[in-house]
Amino acid sequence: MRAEKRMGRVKEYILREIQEKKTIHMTLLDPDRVGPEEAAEVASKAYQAGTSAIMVGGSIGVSEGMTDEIVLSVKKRVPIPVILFPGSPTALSRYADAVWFISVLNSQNPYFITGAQMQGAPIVKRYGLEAISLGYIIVGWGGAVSIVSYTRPLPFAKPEIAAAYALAAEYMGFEFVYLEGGSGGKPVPPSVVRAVKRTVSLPVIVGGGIRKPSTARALAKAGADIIVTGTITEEAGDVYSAIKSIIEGIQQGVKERELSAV
Ligand code: 1GP
Repeated sequence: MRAEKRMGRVKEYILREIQEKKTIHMTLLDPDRVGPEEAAEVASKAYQAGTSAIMVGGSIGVSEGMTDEIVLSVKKRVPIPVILFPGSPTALSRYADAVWFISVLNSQNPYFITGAQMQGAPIVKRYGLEAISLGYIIVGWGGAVSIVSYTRPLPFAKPEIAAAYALAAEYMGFEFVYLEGGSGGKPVPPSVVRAVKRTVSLPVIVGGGIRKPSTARALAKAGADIIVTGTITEEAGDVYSAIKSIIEGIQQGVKERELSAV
């Protein structure tokens, strides 16, 4: 089991999903905001609506015990991978399938670029978690994560800086790159996604403030490989319909992207 995890099973699954669907959706659950039962309920509805994986993490107030409870509860209900999205090395769960091994590239504090990673790496190894390296770039509003990680978010109006960071991530050997607008804020604009996609060949993840199908559609059209939503599941009365309409937006964006490529 442990050896299997280290072989990159989750990464292979993600890449296969992207190859098949072009742009995929992941659902983020924040243990500070949902309890284990609600998390399982949300994950199950998101899975039925077509989400490809469940991410678990948050910037503030998340312990390992809380993460364990969410992961175990979600894993009982859905067959898709549960990937940690840790805000700190103390939010790693041995029960997850993989961990986004994040470096906040535009942080001003080395702790968030290599320090927390140094503290967390031995835990990841001990737990036998599959580590998937992720160059994390905070843009626009930035939200709680930019405050916690001492990051000066990149302005939306300077997409070439985000693209340069993403290229640096590719040259440094990261496997994925993440454009983060900040949870609950203003989404990353398609212009930034387009600039990054034109520059790198890494799969690009986009998250933060995506609530409308039209936003998801524009981001998929701009080339996002993975679209992450979190807050929408906390706000929506009907989680299934909310995620379903985001995924329909994504599918529409993919169609438009393919048509414009012809
Ligand atoms: C994950 O921050 C996102 O990158 C989640 O953002 O909560 O706004 O969907 P939302």
